[in-house]
Amino acid sequence: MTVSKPVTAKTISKDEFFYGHKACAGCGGSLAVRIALKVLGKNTVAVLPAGCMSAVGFNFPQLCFSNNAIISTFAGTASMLTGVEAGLRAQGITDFNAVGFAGDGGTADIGLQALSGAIDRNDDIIYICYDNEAYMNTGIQKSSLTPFGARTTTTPAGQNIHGNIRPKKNMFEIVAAHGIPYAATASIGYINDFMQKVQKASEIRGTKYIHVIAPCPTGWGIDTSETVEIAKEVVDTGLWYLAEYENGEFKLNHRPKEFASVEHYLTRQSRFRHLTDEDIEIIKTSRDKKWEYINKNFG
Ligand SMILES: Cc1ncc(C[n+]2csc(CCOP(=O)(O)OP(=O)(O)O)c2C)c(N)n1
Ligand code: SF4
Ligand SMILES: [Mg+2]
Repeated sequence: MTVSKPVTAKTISKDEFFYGHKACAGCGGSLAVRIALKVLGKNTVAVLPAGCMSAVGFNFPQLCFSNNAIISTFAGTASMLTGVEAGLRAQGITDFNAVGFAGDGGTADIGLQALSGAIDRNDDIIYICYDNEAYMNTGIQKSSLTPFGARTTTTPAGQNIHGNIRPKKNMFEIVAAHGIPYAATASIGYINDFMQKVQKASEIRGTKYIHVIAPCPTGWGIDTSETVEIAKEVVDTGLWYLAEYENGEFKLNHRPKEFASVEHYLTRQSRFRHLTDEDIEIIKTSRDKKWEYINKNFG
């Protein structure tokens, strides 16, 4: 394994691989794809299933990738990555990355089986889930990564029901439970950390999984200028954490000195504005329980 000098926002390549796309202003997912491709470089084949990033990136005749990129079926990101990797290897090509960019729905719901199979075979691929916490491309429906309390078009908020009643599925730990060589959580609010995880993934053989929080102004009800700030705030509140799983062990990468205000994080997003004090208490209690677990089990 080569270990390169960690890439930072100052040293990242000036080359662009994802531009001229049709994403909404302030789209966190498009920033995640753009940055990851800058880290991975031109010898990268990107696979994108149905979802916002393929919808905004492949508008014939305007292909918005300057590296090779292909749309997969919604469920098939990881399977197509397996094929791309095997095909290039069979031709004797070794200097490349096969990377997937799938949304939360495409990862935690419909694409989970293909991802699980790829990890089981330990295919040499990088799978990046850009998590905007709902099926955004089809009009903001709940996925299994939508957090508790969030209003979506399929989890409405009114007098009797306050948005999503289910907790967010923990994809990072599900993937780790496969015994994957490398998995990490990230946020576009901590961009150096994200870039370095992508870089590290490209230097490890076998299956790598990175789960990056990528806010969506349209679905979250925030201003287009707030994307990065809110992606940072979700980590600072402790509602998301930055961690890695490697060699069978969990490691926490960032420990907030004290948690930032959960109320502030929630009330600035229209998807949470209906929440009652009791709902917010449930969210805080579940965060505290999660951190008890992290403190006990993560290095
Ligand atoms: C088999 C199949 N079912 C449903 C769809 C419709 N569809 C296209 S994009 C999408 C939403 C994707 O959500 P997510 O994976 O979270 O990505 P996002 O749009 O949020 O970026 C859906 C349901 C489809 N293309 N294929
Ligand atoms: S709806 Fe959200 S995820 Fe989709 S392009 Fe717009 S900002 Fe990005
Ligand atoms: Mg989504």
